[in-house]
Amino acid sequence: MKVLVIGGDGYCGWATALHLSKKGYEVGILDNLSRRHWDLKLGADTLTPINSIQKRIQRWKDLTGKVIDLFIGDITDYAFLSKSFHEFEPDSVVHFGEQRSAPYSMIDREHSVFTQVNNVVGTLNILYCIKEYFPDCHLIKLGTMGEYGTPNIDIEEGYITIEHNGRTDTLPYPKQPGSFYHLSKVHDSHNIQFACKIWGLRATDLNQGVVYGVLTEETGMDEVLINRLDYDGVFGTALNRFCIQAAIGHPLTVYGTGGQTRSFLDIRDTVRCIELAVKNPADVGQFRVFNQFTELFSIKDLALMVQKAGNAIGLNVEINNLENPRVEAEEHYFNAKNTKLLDLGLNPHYLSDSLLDSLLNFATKYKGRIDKKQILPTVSWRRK
Ligand code: NAD
Ligand code: USQ
Repeated sequence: MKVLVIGGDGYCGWATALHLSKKGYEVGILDNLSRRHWDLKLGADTLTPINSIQKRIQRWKDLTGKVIDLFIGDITDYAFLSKSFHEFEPDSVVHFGEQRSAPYSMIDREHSVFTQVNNVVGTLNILYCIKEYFPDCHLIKLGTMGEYGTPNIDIEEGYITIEHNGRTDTLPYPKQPGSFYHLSKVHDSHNIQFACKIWGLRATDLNQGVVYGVLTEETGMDEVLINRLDYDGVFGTALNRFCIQAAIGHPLTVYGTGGQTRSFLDIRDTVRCIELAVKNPADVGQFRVFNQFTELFSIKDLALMVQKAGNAIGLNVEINNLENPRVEAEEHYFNAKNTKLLDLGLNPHYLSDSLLDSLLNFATKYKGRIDKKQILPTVSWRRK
């Protein structure tokens, strides 16, 4: 089976491409390498020294004998996208190829517009390509748990059955996202659902939680295969950032009270969830939604866990409650369902002392590469 991994040079995409290749799928990576360019423009860099995509793919081939095809270009360029589809002829497309940072999308008008055009147009182009040329191809699209926001009722997987004025219907779960980035994912979901309905496409929307960790079985095989690990205030995410901050003695940057609860998963589970979705495709015309996370944590509890694990290995870890640069509820109800991937056989890696230990040690190993000026948040959601 041929799987095209769009965004395969990124954090989730690189790990997934190698995992699927190892599992015997014929893998192609499509990426315009724009993430490397955005980092350069921000003056930020991954904690880890990542190699060029060509070098990474070559080393994978040297180590395993497995070939990964490479298509460098932009999915908002329809001519490039359809040419790549024709060359590769995918059975499944895993779509990670978007601008994925909430703070980046909130920098200013230009970055909001860029995020929504890049994400919404890219996804629309993929939908048209599948409809025109490969209508049986299964689209596996990375959405986000942040599409739902923080409603005061349980979050279902994609749909909710509502009784209203004596009538009942099952409808898309209400969306209350918290940034122009998260909104772009909502727009994508609507477009994909519509395409499934009118053209009979098959799609799985994976509403993924915040991913943590860096090593997977495959990326850990060789230093040349090392994955990116972001720690800066724009692209770095909560738990990864906290471990890296702890490693250099920077107080952990909890925004506000830290009562914000989010869903999380280990990157080793990201790659297995994608494999499960590829292996078990949606039906013709089906727009399937899975909530892709394994555990819920408040930010304050994560900080406390990192502090405890850091202290245990001799680091002095302080927690700092910063004024929250985002507009978001800091104390709220949050209870989301996540049974569909478990039903397909996901056996989660829960957050453990040993994972925190390994992430802290990993951060310590590369701490010489950290630019402390990149740590504090610089993007505000508020009107100036
Ligand atoms: P990333 O920034 O590391 O990787 C995204 C990749 O997509 C980059 O290599 C980038 O160059 C590529 N890309 C972006 N726009 C493109 C375009 N127009 N054409 C071709 N390539 C393009 O991001 P990530 O952390 O790996 O996230 C991957 C996906 O998973 C995103 O869609 C994100 O929204 C989703 N997701 C990520 C997380 C997380 O915690 N990292 C959590 C939930 C969902
Ligand atoms: N936060 C802190 N301190 C930090 C960083 C974040 O308190 O140093 C807080 C934020 O205010 C927020 C929460 O932690 O309440 C999560 O923030 P984050 O930056 O870790 O994650 P988020 O912006 O939500 O985005 C990340 C990915 C995005 C993905 C999303 C999944 O960048 O691509 O869609 O996680 S979810 O959060 O489920 O929507």
